[in-house]
Amino acid sequence: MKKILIATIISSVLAFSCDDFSMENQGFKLKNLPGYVAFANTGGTITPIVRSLTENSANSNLRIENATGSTSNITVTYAFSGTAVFGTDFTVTTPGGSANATGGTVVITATNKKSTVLDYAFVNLGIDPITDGTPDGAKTLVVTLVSAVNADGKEFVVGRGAEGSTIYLLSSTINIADVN
Ligand SMILES: [Ca+2]
Ligand SMILES: [Ca+2]
Repeated sequence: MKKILIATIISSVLAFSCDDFSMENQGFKLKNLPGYVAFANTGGTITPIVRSLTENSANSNLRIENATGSTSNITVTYAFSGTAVFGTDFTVTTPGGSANATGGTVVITATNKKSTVLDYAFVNLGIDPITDGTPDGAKTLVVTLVSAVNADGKEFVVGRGAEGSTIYLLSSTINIADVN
């Protein structure tokens, strides 16, 4: 077992130090990662983002990230759905962003401003539940990413996932429990 392990390590080192080594030669089919914007996957595995808050909870940040690099700042458009009403059940606290009853926009500030390097940039979309002082029942807010485009006109895919398959990290759900 040890010999096999050592042989594997040596052959791996040789393979990586060899000049004409390429992933394609090893049978891997590589595809360029498309530029994307998605909710940050904080749990280590791709799982739907669901938060449970109450009306009197503090502001809760939903991180929206771009890990593929951008030559300029990215404007992200998102939509609200669910039973929670903007201005009545929650408000948005992101500086520089704008929001209304149907959704809003936030800006991800590009850091390296190069498309050739993988880069990591994000913005926190702050959702602040409102204590209305009346019994109005639990509400649900779903925030869904709609589009993302940078100042140079490059469009980014929203969410993670291949065409025709499940798209992950496209939306986040916030359950807001009532405070009477
Ligand atoms: Ca409410
Ligand atoms: Ca209430």
